[in-house]
Amino acid sequence: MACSALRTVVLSTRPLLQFRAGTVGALHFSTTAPAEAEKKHYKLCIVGGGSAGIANGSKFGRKLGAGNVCIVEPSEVHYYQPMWTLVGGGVKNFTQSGKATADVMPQTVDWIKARAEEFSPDDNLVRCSDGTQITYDYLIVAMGLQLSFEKIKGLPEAFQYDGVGSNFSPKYVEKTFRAIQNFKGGNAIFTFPNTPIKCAGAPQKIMYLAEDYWARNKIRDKANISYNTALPVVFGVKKYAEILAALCQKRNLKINYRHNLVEVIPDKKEAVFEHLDTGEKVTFPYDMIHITPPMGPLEVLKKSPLADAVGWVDVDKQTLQHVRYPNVFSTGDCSSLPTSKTAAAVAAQCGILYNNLSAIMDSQKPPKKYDGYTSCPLVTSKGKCILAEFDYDLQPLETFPVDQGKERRTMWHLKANVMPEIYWTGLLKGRWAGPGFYRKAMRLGMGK
Ligand code: FAD
Ligand code: UQ1
Repeated sequence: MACSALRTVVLSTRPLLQFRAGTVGALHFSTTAPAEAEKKHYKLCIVGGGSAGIANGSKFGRKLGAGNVCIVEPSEVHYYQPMWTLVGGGVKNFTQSGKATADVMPQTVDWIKARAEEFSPDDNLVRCSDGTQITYDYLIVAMGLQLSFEKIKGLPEAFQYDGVGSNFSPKYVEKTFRAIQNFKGGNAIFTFPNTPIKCAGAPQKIMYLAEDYWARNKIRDKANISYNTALPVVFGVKKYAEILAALCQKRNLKINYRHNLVEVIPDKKEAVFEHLDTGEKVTFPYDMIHITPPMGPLEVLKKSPLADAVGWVDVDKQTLQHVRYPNVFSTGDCSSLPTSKTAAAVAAQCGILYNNLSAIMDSQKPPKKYDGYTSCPLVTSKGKCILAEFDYDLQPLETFPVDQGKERRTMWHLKANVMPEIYWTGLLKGRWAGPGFYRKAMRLGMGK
């Protein structure tokens, strides 16, 4: 499954062992540090080659030229994670969601194929798992976040059983659709944890796709479907929350608020939740369960001087510049930016970061302010989608001159067919900074 699919992705693309500068060290040395560490210096070091790292690498690689920018990224495969909602829902294949990292790495950037293991920002130094020590003039931290399935008792072992899946992991996303296909009736449970997560709409999108699949396959009336969320609301933005709560009621999808998954007992097919207001434990039998794991900052960042009190990279919410280290910026899921963590947010941040870091490089003040723009295409069935877009104040910031709170087929096409193209050929190439420009143009300068 995941492994063979992954192999297909890797084999079908450009050879991985290209001897471009930056890969050589990784190929010659194993994960144990060599006696004499290899030292490299870059004008700009980017740590993390996910959505944010590659997008910023493309922009700054073009600006600064070959040999001046590196990306530290251990993974051979780059995933378009937003597609996993549609993979779990049986609409797309897993192989469509990944490309070899070598194929998305900007040509002007040196790829250091290793993990960053230690940050010493007072010395402008990053130590890597292959022993490389990178010094830099400027640093962008774009390392994503940590999934912590193991914080739920019984996981990850329960994934060995049928009926248990998670769209959040490349290892388990295909299990979600198998569980949906094999479900013949009974209790179907979808969870949302008691932590910030990436794409806060994803835990319910898969419920809507599953319900739609069962309705099409004439087993809907045999299914008791519940959304057990640690939150007190179904979505953080009032406008969309009201619409989604009404939709759940209409489709008989039961929402259990303040219910946090603490244990899965797969041989009994039971899920144990803690009620976060009363502390009471409640056990629900399940026939299928989709799990959204607790998430948080990576350990390597938590222990670094770059971290805030929780472990996110401590940046100014408007400029994206580190609050203590002016030559350090952060973007995406690992940053402390208090907005919903999405690729759409990464895109909007990309334009801000480029302008602000460029200004810092020229000894100017950062000119641009990020408004917290983020977006969540809330797929409500196969063929329908509500396109939520909002800012730091949780106020809608919609691009199109229609009410985006309505379920629309056009928004489904945007999510399923247009966004992947925008991602691979726009965002990752440093040519997509979100829809802000178009939104303002359509509003002819009126409003936000
Ligand atoms: P990532 O893309 O996760 O990249 C982080 C990178 O850092 C990875 O490549 C990782 O290998 C690397 N890394 C980790 N540790 C180290 C280390 N020690 N050293 C060096 N590198 C390291 N967003 C949307 O906008 N719309 C959607 O519809 C949407 N749907 C989603 C559905 C699902 C199921 C999921 C899982 C996500 C979804 N997202 C969506 C969220 C989106 O994918 C993320 O917010 C986005 O990928 C964040 O980009 P990033 O670069 O911060 O992190
Ligand atoms: C977006 O910019 C983006 O980043 C590439 C996404 O990630 C895949 C999105 O899901 C969305 C919705 C946007 C916003 C784009 C438009 C056209 C509203």
